[in-house]
Amino acid sequence: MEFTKTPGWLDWYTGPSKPRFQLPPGSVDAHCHVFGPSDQFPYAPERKYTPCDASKQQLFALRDHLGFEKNVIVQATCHGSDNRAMLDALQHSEGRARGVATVRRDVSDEDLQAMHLAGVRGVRFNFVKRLVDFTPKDELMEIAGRIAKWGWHVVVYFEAVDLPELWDFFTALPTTVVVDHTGRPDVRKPVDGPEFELFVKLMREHPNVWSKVSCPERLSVTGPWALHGEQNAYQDVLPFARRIVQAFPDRVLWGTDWPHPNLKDHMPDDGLLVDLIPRIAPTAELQRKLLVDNPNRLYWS
Ligand code: 0GY
Repeated sequence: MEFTKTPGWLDWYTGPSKPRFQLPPGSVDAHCHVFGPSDQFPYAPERKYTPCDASKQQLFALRDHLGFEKNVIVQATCHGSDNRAMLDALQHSEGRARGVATVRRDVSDEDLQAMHLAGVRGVRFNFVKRLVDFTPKDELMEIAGRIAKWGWHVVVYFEAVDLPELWDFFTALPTTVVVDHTGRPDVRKPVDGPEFELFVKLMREHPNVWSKVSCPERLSVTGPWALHGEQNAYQDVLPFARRIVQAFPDRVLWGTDWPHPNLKDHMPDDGLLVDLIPRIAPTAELQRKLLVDNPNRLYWS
């Protein structure tokens, strides 16, 4: 089947630089996706965007180029609850990838078992309205109860402004809860202002809540190096990520978000994203926890 990518869709950057920051051995890119290829794994009819293909081979080449050892491949909304592309990538990773799936209430126990054997360790609940249609919370809670039995966790994706409404649901989840992209703060607001304080409070009061400190390129208003010089790249986002890494060093993860869906004005160089890591995790110990200890504990133990 032929798919035409969404108008204005930016292709991922094919010539990422070699990072100057040397990743510690055993580092995990804990948030990335595969898209298609669509002739093998068609995009879901209910999708809100059509990306360009981004295959497992291309993901694994990026992993090796940047110096990661492993990946966590997160099901993207353009594939709906058809997890075949993600599972195929896991099965070809030689044990070097784990997955986070999207499932519906009708998923069978046999399917969950097969996904577990392939390397799935979590499900993703997406609350970003431009990406998904609403799923009732009782359905999500039922799924959370079932996947808890497999020792899986729940990944949640939402906008900071929606956290008050989602608070009761998140805090009732029976599993580890991993928040995507630092809870998507509005970085024009202060890092110690009420909106981000609510997210910090969620992590402080609920030791089962983790955060990915990923996606400066998605959250930034001031933008990338091309506009401001490398030293100032995404400078508005870094204080938010740094605060979470320093306050909760044992519950943070980092990922590239390759191939960077839905970016409107620029496509980041993944090598330069890696070079920002020491600015959010300034010590070798913080870097080891963020990149090695935490993701390996959550996905490979
Ligand atoms: C991300 C962010 C986005 C997209 C998805 O599943 C998805 O389609 O997660 C986004 O558009 O903000 O984590 O890749």
